[in-house]
Amino acid sequence: MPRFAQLVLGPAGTGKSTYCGALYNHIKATDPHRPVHVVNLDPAATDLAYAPTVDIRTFVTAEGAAEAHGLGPNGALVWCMEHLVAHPEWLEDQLDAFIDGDTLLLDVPGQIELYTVHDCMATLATQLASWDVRLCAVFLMDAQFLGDGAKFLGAALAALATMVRLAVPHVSILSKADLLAAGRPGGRTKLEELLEMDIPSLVGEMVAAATVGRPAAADSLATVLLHVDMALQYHEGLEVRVARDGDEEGEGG
Ligand SMILES: Nc1nc2c(ncn2[C@@H]2O[C@H](COP(=O)(O)OP(=O)(O)OP(=O)(O)O)[C@@H](O)[C@H]2O)c(=O)[nH]1
Ligand SMILES: [Mg+2]
Repeated sequence: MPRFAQLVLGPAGTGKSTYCGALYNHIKATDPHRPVHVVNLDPAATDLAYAPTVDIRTFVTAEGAAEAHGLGPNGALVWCMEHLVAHPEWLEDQLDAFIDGDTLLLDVPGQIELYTVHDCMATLATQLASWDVRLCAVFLMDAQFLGDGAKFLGAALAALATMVRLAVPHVSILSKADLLAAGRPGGRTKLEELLEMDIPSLVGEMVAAATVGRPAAADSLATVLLHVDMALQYHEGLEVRVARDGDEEGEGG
């Protein structure tokens, strides 16, 4: 049985780190026997909403890369991610601490060119698969983009480009949906209109109105987890483990 991982992607500030922290807390509260860990893969992260079990900043930091190589913030980030996949033994060693059936939430930087233009994120997906980590991409889009057709289309196309490039199961999430409820232009009516169209088939399975970062969001988090677990075939994997353990016990006894 593999380890299971969510690769949490999306443009800067869409709530990836908040999602990782909120989903970690949600799983701990609702399914305490399910092992879950957050892995920070953002070398420029400052204030994280969780305590990472594995942290890329112990291996490489964007600040260090900028100083050492005379790079700007964006170049330093790209350098760090390319360094990560060029030296896969570091991450492989870190992930060796996790056992079959563990759930990993991988929090990555928001520079979408890392997924859509550069090779590093696709290479990372391939490396994870070769280490028997079953991966689902979770792409966050800010629900406030719904108020502007051009912004929403841009985000949807970025999600599509990422889905095609990574070639792993993909779930798109509208984050910060609580802000739509505040009576802003492009609020819930717009959301309902858009979800009635065929957009979900364009951007992958879209989880509607997931308000991921707020305490009242337990229902949304449960919905998101259900969709991602289905994409990962998480429960089928666990059933196989129970059957195999039973078989082995039977053989040994
Ligand atoms: N209202 C609201 N705010 C949120 C939600 N999720 C995140 N935020 C806020 O959005 C801001 C950015 O959240 P982060 O989790 O840091 O976003 P990120 O995608 O990790 O950002 P980068 O790592 O910089 O790309 C923070 O101020 C969060 O508190 C949400 O569901 N609702
Ligand atoms: Mg972040």
